[in-house]
Amino acid sequence: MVQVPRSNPRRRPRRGRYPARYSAAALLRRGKAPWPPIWRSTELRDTYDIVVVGGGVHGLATAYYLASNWGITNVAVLDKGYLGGGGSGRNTAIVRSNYLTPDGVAFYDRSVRLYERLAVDLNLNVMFSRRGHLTLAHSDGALRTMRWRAEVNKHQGVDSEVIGPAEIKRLVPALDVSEAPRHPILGALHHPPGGIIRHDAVVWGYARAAAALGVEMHQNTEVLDIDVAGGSGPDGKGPGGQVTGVRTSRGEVSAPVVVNCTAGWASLIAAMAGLRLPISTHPLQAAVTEPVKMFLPAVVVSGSLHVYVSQTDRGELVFGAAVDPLATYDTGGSLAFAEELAGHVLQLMPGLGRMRLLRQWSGLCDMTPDYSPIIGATDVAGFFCDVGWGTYGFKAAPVAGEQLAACIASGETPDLIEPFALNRFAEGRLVGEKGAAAVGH
Ligand code: PYC
Repeated sequence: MVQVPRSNPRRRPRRGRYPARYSAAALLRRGKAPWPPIWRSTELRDTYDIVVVGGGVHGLATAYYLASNWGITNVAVLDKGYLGGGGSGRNTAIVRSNYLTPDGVAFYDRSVRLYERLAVDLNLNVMFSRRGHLTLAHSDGALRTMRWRAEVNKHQGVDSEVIGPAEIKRLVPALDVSEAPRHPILGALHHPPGGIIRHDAVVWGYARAAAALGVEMHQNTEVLDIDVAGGSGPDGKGPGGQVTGVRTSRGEVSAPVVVNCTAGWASLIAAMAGLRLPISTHPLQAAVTEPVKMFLPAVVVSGSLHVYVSQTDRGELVFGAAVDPLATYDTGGSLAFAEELAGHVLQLMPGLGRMRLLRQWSGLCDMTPDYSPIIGATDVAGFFCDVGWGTYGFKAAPVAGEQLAACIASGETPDLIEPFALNRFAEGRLVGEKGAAAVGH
């Protein structure tokens, strides 16, 4: 077990009690005074108990649960850019737990439950909208997979069932459930607990709550290398070694625990500790339309047509698709993506022909061979991973942060993350979730 000093657990405020309250009364009380910053900027110190690499929602959630659940507050979250500037600010903010494997369902179910009460825990309106999630089936094969998922979900106590075209039409009148389209809708997996959430608010909420508990956030602080002593690799890093700290663009920091919570750069950060991860990195593009009156009351996904769509509270439609086929770090978008996406959406909802796309963007996805994450301790003592989140990382942040914090603090691997250990690839214990990925990749 890594010895992590517990730094002053008595300093922790009661859950849900954070200094700046965002209420109408607070607004009136403050008058013209500026809002206080939601986290403090401090000097980077040269030693911490724990360094978290990556200031996205996973890194921030891990830091928050280390502080709130375990009283470990001598923690620095480092990000080479700004908090939430990577995948956390680029995803389509879908929350669901209708996975295929029992391990996946139990894990994501815990995340949905944490999301449901997150606004109260963080005292910030994260705008969770539980509106139901429909995964459409356009073939007998897809329908079989939906039935399989529904059964696994029910066994785990998760609300999912297969419904037919008439019920789909009742839930989402804009969908064309006739036999006219090239890929008619034969049925769907309906998952009422699914929904969307405001991703920026989740990032800010975790950052503010962690900072109130004493965690430091350091933006524009790039990790350039990781120091490991006594490893079995040619450079003294790798399995058998012990992490001793990180070298950053702002100086060296010593720490017995370093947590890799990056997305897009997970394999590069792991390589700094001497570990190889079975990850390839692909861009994922998304797009948003002009805002219109609410007409899409559920999240709609079509695996075969490679599209998912939801309508935000502002009225925009947010679309995503499969990851780009070639592994690259290039996040430039493409016209081909927008054209293909539009064609597929129009097969589902022909009435949207005159709607305008406003903008599109990309993020980076670290894909593992089994479409499940890599989370927990590694063979380098003190080096933990919370990576390999493919296109499903945002929805997992609360449970990943909670469970990884427990793993680091207690030295025990919690049951919920045990199936997702890195050594499953060497031991042939894959957790195949491709059938539950939002779209075919
Ligand atoms: O897995 O639900 C999902 C998802 C949504 C967008 C990308 N992946």
